[in-house]
Amino acid sequence: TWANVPQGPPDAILGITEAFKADPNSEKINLGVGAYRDDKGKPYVLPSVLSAEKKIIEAKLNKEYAGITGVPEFTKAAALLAYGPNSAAIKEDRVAITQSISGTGALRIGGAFLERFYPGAKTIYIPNPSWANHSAVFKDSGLKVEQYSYYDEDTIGLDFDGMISDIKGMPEGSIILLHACAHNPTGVDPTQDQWRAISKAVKEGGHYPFFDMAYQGFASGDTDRDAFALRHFIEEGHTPCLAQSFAKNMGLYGERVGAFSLVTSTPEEKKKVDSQIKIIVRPLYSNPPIHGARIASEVLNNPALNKQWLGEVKGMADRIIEMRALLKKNLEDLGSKKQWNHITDQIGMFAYTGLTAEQMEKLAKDTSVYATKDGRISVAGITSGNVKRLAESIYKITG
Ligand code: PLP
Ligand code: TYF
Repeated sequence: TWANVPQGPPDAILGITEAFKADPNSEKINLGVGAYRDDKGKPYVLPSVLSAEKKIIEAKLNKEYAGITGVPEFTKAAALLAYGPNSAAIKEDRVAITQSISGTGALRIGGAFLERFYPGAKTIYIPNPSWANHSAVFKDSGLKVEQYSYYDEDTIGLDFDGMISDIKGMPEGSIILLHACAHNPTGVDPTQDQWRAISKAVKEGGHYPFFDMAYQGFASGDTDRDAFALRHFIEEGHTPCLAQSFAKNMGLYGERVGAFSLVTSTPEEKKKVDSQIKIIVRPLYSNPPIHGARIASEVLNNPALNKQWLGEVKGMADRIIEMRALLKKNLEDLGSKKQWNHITDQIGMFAYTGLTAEQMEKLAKDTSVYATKDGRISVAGITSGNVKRLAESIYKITG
């Protein structure tokens, strides 16, 4: 029956782990998947998350279904984290929100909602490059996917002029996907002034902003600072939608905790949007899992745990920033003639090294350093123990 099913390719990012596992070299380094590691290279369960989980287990709560839109204490706190305690949209009851299967599920609900109800052309513009899954998520939601300029190969930085000019060139009323902070895969974010100009261009084009915020707190270590773009757009009169993930900033990867929200103009609009989100979710998975959302809710709503968590997020962000500096220093100490400023200019989980696909292949074959072939490395996989060997490996290949 299934003889005609074609063999599909492995996921470009998750496939790296397979190659890494198969390598017998005891010094091998995995910089593929974006998942935080501590300085010993081990996965990190946040102490605030462990405490919250302990409380929840001790409370012996029942395992009844959540409502279609999830655990209300969680979504309420998630919206406050993203939009801020002073958000007029929240105070005026204009934000529709639902729990989601992490960030991916939020993007998918958003895609489905826009496909059904967005009044303009159903084309979403994503940055070039973007997270490898964006295009597939939106295509499977029924949207048409196009790209806008984002990355400048020559500067290994932002192609700001290209981005603005592409936004101006989009058909009026296009949907534009924006990485709220810590752009994946490049680690290149607009400055606050550039965000102001982007907001203006999006507004002038009558475009609709869709924010993907998978790394709030992970970029600068400050959850408010990382929400600047989203909050600025709203202050400027945009009514964006938002995909939130708690995979990275709470280390809840496999618990699949996230939220999709949409800012509306009136409480009446919000009610109608809420009703349609439920109609989208119901036949997809009926209602979301409760355990991770209860943990995130406890971490966000318990003042002592919240304070502790913010410190732990900053700790992760700071370790990543430190590893960037160490990698650059090690490369310079080796006598590399190349410029490595971009390693420390970039922010968040990933660095875009500027290495070519051939160089990345050589890096894996010759030195057992594994990362995606676009030259992206997960800085979270660098430790004070492996950074020297990593720098030597990169130096060997790039000079
Ligand atoms: N969006 C971006 C930009 C990402 O990097 C990721 C991956 O972590 C996601 C969304 C969604 O991840 P998850 O579904 O694990 O929350
Ligand atoms: O970009 C990354 O590495 C993370 C993790 O299909 C990830 O966002 C990678 C691939 C994927 C899902 C998550």
